[in-house]
Amino acid sequence: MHLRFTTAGESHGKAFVTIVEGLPAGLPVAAEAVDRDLARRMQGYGRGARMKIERDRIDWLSGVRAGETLGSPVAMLIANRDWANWEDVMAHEAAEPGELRRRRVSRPRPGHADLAGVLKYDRIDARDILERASARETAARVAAGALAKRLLDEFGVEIGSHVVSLGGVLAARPAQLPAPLNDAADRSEVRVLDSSVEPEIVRRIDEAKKAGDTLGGEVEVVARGVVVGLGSHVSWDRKLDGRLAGLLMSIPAVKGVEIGMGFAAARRPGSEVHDPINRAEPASLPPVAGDRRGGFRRSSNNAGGLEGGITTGEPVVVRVAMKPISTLMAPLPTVDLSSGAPANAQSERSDVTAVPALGVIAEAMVALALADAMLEKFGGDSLGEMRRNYQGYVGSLGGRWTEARGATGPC
Ligand code: EPS
Repeated sequence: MHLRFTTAGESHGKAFVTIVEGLPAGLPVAAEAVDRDLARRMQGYGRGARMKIERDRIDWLSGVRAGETLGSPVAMLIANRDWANWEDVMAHEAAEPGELRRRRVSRPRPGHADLAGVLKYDRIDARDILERASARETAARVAAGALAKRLLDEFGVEIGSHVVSLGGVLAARPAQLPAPLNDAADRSEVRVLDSSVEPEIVRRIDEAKKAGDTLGGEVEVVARGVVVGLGSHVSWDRKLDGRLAGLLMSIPAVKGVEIGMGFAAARRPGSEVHDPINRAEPASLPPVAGDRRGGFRRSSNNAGGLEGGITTGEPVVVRVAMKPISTLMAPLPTVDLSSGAPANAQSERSDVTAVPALGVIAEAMVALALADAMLEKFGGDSLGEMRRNYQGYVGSLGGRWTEARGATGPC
């Protein structure tokens, strides 16, 4: 990995910390841009009371000076305002056991990490597991992703997302996606581009809330302006589709990832799946110098911008499916870990749905995968060096093609 990130923190602990390592020196960054994505992650109809308590924003801890990265690890802190209400339960030092016993979670929720976690880590209180398994950790990922987006923006890459289904209601995808995508999606409180389905989605969320239930859904992430040639076909762990899918599958509650046409491609013949290759300009002319697609175009993009684990220069398109949140106010059957007796699962304050937030989190994961692949290909200790490497490669794409044609005659 050329761009590494890690997070630390518990949902009701003092704070989250994100460390991003591998960014080149000289990248202009501002907390405001990171905070904007953190605020977007907190939005969406169907979120719970916690989002009214928090005001997620970052404090720089290291790696940035005078508005630019230094090339050293960038550390950011996101405080949990709710910590003030949990200091006794989440205290770091050993304390009076009474309070801890009173708030112990002994009825694991089906679908959450509670049961598998206590068995694996040999804990008696499922809180020791659920605090870290909580999707609140995704705030720290979004902060890391915002820095990756900042780097990609220097190379003309724009990443956006929209909700394609929520609670079983499908939103139509316009033939031409709006640009910038997020300006349009963020206008909807459920982040759909098809406003006709919005009232029905809101109705289903209200209904699920009344019933003590939760809802899942799917989002699509689109990255435009990605250069041809990121990732590689040569080895499994260098394939960019695999790297993207791994990052996206690691988002809490995500159960499926599709690239381009995805699963639907498996049910169609090749002639209806693969994207025909065209020249961008009249075939008699050499490709435009500096074209990040090397002078080629596709009449469709069913591959989702990836062939053989390598970017094609067409938009990278991924879809992510999220199961319904596992904390139900009308809880499912479980076993009480202290008595062994049948019980109803723990119900804690939570969201009815977090699908609108999933789009923002998935954008961050895609940004981290693409920024990592950019650094792998163009390296550079400084942004200037990376830019020179990028321009050298893009500039040579068309020229190489012309030389090859010159050597062998017109094809
Ligand atoms: C979340 C914070 C959590 C939940 C949700 C996501 O806050 P709390 O547990 O205090 O209500 O709203 O967490 C989960 C979905 C989960 O499974 O733990 C957040 O900041 O995104």
